[in-house]
Amino acid sequence: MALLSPSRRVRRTPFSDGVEAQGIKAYTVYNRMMLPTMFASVEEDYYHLKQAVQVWDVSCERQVQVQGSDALRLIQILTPRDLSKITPNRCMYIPVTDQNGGMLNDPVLLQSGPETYWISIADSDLLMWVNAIAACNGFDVEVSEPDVSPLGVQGPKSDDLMAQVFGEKIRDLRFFGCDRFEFGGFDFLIARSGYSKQGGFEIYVEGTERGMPLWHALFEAGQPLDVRAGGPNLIERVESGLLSYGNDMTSDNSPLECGLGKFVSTSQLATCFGGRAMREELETGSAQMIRAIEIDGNSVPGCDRAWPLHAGGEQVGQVTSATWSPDFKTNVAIGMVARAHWDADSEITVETPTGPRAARVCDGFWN
Ligand code: THG
Repeated sequence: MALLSPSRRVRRTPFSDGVEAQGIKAYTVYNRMMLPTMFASVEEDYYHLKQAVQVWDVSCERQVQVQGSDALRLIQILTPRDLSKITPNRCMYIPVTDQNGGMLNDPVLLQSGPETYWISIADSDLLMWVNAIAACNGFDVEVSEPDVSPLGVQGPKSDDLMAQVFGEKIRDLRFFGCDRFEFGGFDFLIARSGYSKQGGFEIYVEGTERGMPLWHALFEAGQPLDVRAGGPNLIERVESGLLSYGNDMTSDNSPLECGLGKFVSTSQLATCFGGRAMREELETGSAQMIRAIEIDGNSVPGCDRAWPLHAGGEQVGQVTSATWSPDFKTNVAIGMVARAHWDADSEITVETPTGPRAARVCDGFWN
């Protein structure tokens, strides 16, 4: 792989100086911003994430802020998930759908203040969609991208690290709960959430100038815990079945196909974007669904294009993320599989760039 040409168009983050000092080896680009993906090696980072604690620069999870008296009413038409129970102390994972029921994004929604919501987006231009809908329908809201950058603290020792910097009370936060906790004279919004299944938190850093002081405090307090810089880890993510927008699903896929049916509320389908298509799919059943897939043989190459799945001489789906898992000693993968073949133990063939491999559908993800 060649290097990434530096330019203003690929945005740095409030933590980029810290990331560079920690010896960053590879980035990806996400929401036109740099996202660190590898420090030591993907495997070393994976083992460390599963046994210690890491600080992740996930600034690229940009916030689409919707503020005003119509804010919640606007956001509710963007998603089939029922938002009536949102509070300032609870965040929600929400599929965002277009007029055909296709996935536009799969963000986390938070209430950051009175009549103020943050849509913490995956990698697609949701700001334009939300702003246009607000403008065309005369909603009383302001839509913006504030100077807010999430900093992840992930791994089994994340409670111990966070308690040292923000106080013992942070241990009481429940999964997807959020609250404000003080550091350096400012109350940071913090949620127990993050893009790994090793446990952890996300600190929504308001103001670039607050970034590096917090970064340094976390690394200083975390020294005895072997804290390191990290980032979303491909191996851990696939083992955990965490979906990646643009990889595992696009606007060609519905939330039901993505396995997000529990976030599709029939009470919203009359009024949200794509509700009619989702209702029809609920009635007829989905044609395909996201599945955990095990691929035989030695370590697969990097999955930078869809790999067709075949059975009985027909294409029955595609693999969209795949990697060797050191802990499970097999190749783990995420893919879409047609209904006739999506049951556990269904035997299929995956066409990788280095040739066909035997594969099978699993009854669940690994973590
Ligand atoms: N945190 C925040 N913003 C984000 C992400 C994040 N924006 C981009 C991207 N990640 C959005 N995608 C996801 C995907 C999965 C989850 C969160 C965001 C997730 N899923 C849990 C699971 O699948 O087990 C829990 C879902 C639930 O039950 O509510 O956490 O990571 N701020």
